[in-house]
Amino acid sequence: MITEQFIPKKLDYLVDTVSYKWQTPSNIALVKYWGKRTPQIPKNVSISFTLNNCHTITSIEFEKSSDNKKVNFELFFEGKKNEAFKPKIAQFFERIKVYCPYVFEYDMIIDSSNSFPHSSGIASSASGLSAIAMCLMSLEKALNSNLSEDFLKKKASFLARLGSGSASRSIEGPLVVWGKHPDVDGSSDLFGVQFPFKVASVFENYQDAILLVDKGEKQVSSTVGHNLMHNHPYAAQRFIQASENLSEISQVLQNGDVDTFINIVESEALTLHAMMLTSNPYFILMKPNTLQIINKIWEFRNNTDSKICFTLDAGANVHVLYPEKEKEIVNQFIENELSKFCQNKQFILDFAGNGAKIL
Ligand code: 2P0
Repeated sequence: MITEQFIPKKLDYLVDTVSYKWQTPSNIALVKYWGKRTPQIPKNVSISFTLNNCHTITSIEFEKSSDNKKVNFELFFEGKKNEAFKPKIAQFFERIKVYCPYVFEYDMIIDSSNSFPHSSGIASSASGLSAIAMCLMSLEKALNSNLSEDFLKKKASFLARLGSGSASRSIEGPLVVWGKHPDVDGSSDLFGVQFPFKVASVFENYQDAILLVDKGEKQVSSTVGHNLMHNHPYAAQRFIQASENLSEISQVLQNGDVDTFINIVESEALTLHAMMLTSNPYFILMKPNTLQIINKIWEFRNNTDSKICFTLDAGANVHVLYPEKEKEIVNQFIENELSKFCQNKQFILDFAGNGAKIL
């Protein structure tokens, strides 16, 4: 499937050497993407909070190449030459070459680092691939000055999606919808769009504390997990549920009904993991401490008037979500009651942010 609108018609290769640096964030889904078909088309709509503090900073130095038959790049990660991540990025360039023919015209030196600890179990593919996509769009703008900011963001999200589905939601913020849905005008399976409605004040600067329960390598990658949704006995119903949850959470984000927000978000997290438990082969990414934390959060919510809730990514870490006005009391609860369930008592305090920034 080729998407014509993103194939450049005219490029002027007037630039010889140029370098761009972008900072792009990770994101945490409220309604989860789980299941896809080729080429990186989601089986259901998803919506996420863009994070503020968990980000990748990537610079790409482009130099006009003498050999334009293949894509040449070198990769540095956290200051050191990195071979381990190269295949994923090489595959990304392979997928986007029709849309970015200039990757053949320039040699690239990619230098990338994350704000969050290496192998913390925080997905770095979303921030990592969106940062590369933004650097490519800066180059494309230099080769064709007629491109609008709107188009550049859309194409960056489109490219990032081809690298990693959730990366399509890491260009803008604080809320991004990816996947076509009748309630969100302009939404698309091809790229993420900013949530187009005014959000109730309780959801502004929404807090996300990421509790690092298990920092080890996952036993089952997300790509394998997505594929297990083919022939999954509950898949069809799950995709319908995600679409209904998107409609409902869209209303909730506008009317400020935090109790319903909590219900949808926690149900989505547990449903995601239920899909893993009921795949064949089946697998479990939660750890005993994940469940300890969830029970403590429920207990705290029952005993106080807090609107704290949790969500999970494809791993054992717990994202604790809460309104900004509860920051002091919840941060104290995390420090006193939850950090003991984290590896080395580690957690990261973050909140919903605005997306990619040029540096
Ligand atoms: C999400 N996850 O919506 C869901 C929920 C994890 C749990 O998207 O194969 O790294 O690169 O498209 O985007 C993780 O999967 O997978 C993910 P690929 P991706 O955030």
